[in-house]
Amino acid sequence: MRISTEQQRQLDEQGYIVIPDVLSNAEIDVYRKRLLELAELEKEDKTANLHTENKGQLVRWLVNKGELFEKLVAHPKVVPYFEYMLGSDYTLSTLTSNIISPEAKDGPYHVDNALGQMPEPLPRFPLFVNSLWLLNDFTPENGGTRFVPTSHRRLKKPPSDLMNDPEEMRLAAKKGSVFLFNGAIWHAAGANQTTEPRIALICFCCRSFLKQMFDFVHYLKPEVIDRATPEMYRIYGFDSQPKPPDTPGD
Ligand SMILES: O=C(O)CCC(=O)C(=O)O
Repeated sequence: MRISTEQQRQLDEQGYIVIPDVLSNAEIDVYRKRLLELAELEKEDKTANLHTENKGQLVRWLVNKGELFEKLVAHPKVVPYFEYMLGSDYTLSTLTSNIISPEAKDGPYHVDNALGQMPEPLPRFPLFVNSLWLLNDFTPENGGTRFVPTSHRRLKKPPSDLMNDPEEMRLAAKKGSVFLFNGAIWHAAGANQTTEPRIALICFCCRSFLKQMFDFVHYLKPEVIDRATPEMYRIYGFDSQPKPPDTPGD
């Protein structure tokens, strides 16, 4: 399947799109429950990855934390958007989740991964594409992602002292939808002024010639590799490793 010309234009010009109805209510309930359990367990065993003054928590390496997460890796409703942006050989860089608890403040604007270390002007074409899979309705009040539409076209990184860009938007979108965006869009998690946690699964992808943030090739559990379809195997990065015959001669 290919995305429509209108969807292509939205991504090219605005740098983001909301894909509706990707996850069902039943799937959302299962993911929310498991992620909240994992988040608590990781706090208890002191491996929790906390941020934003401990009001935000990443649960990382999800593909190794339950078969239920594997169906996100090559989801047919989302793959065509990654393919359009990153080429049909794209790879997964991370599969995580971000829980933004009540009282969390605005996170700092950033561009994703290596873009933050690259000199300006940043490349004109997408290198990284991020996607947030909403496990509750996102609103400007509950931590809905703040982002600056079209900022990928500035070819710049956000200034570190910029608090609120005049063109900023805060995501308002239904649970079950996926907010997919060019990693060069200036973005951050928003403040959560409600009493409920805001939860997103995060599937972050990159071009096949870039280093993934998670070394799936070496650290995926054997049973996860066994269950991978050829498409998933490629997305994990197994098909984009340095290959023979370019081996060093001894
Ligand atoms: O959770 C969010 O709203 C933003 C996540 C984010 O900034 C990222 O994945 O780079």
